[in-house]
Amino acid sequence: MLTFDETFMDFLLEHQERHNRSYHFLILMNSILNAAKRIQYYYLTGALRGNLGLAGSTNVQGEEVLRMDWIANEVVKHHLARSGRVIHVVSEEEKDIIPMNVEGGRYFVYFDPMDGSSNVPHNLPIGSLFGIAKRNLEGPEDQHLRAGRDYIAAGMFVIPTGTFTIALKNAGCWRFHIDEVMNYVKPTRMDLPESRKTWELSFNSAHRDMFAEGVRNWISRTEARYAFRYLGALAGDFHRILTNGGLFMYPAIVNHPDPSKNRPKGKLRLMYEAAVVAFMCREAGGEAIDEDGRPILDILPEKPHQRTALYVGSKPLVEEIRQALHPAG
Ligand code: FDP
Repeated sequence: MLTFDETFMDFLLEHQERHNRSYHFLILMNSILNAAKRIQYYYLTGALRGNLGLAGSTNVQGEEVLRMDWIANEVVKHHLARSGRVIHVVSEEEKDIIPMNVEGGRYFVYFDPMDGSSNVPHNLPIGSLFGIAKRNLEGPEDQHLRAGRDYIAAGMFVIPTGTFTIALKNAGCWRFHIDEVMNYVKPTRMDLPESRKTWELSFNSAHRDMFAEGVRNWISRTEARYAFRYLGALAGDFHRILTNGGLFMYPAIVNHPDPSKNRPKGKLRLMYEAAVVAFMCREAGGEAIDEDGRPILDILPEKPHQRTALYVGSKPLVEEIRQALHPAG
């Protein structure tokens, strides 16, 4: 007997209809799905077509650009512009905010087209992450760098594994899997498990001696209780946390033997990495904070490529970390 799974577009059409929403978001999401599928294709065939190496330039962060970075960025820009619904895009790959349909667009999109670059030469999983905020339709638009709490949706693709996870504001976090004809299908609601049995810790353990003292002590006290997993690509590592529960962290580097290499703001970017996973995590029943114990979703960015330390996952572990960082708080 043939079986037919519900596609993401079926799911979203019904959601929009149920809540009496416009079709504009559907058009935007269609463009994001088209972009993700095209990146998926380029990455699957990357080794065969010579697309897993360097592009020969450096990016805004001073890092060497991979050919896949360039491809993914071009693909995302093409599809978002094509939708006609996007006002501005912040892309990890470009220093300046990219204007699109500035007068007629409806959404601000914050995109990391290709995340997890250390996996690229091996053709191992990478991610594509995005957050979406909406134009202020009631009054003058004065703010296009939004805090995560103002996003209306945020999601991530794990490529080429073929999973797509998206959270819609106040409507939960959902996971889809790519099928034989490149449709993302079979919505599964993601809720962080309460039982600690499956919880995992995920962080770059090579850096542990450089974390704040409270975090170092917390790791020593806690790590034996949980499994440790680290893929080195945020989307993949956070994918596991969403399923199994636990904590992903990229803490501030405050104790580097060469103090000029300290990173008091951590490494990850607020708008298209930290706020995206924080938004999904909140919809799945979890939480996310920075090094000051502030909710990631409350941080109003001052610049598009702002960095932040990140602790994201099951609420009890985030609370333990908050206490470890700020015992009096
Ligand atoms: P990468 O620099 O390899 O693109 O976005 C940054 C990121 O990947 C995340 O995906 C990942 O979680 C983290 O950095 C890995 O950093 P480390 O190599 O320092 O562990």
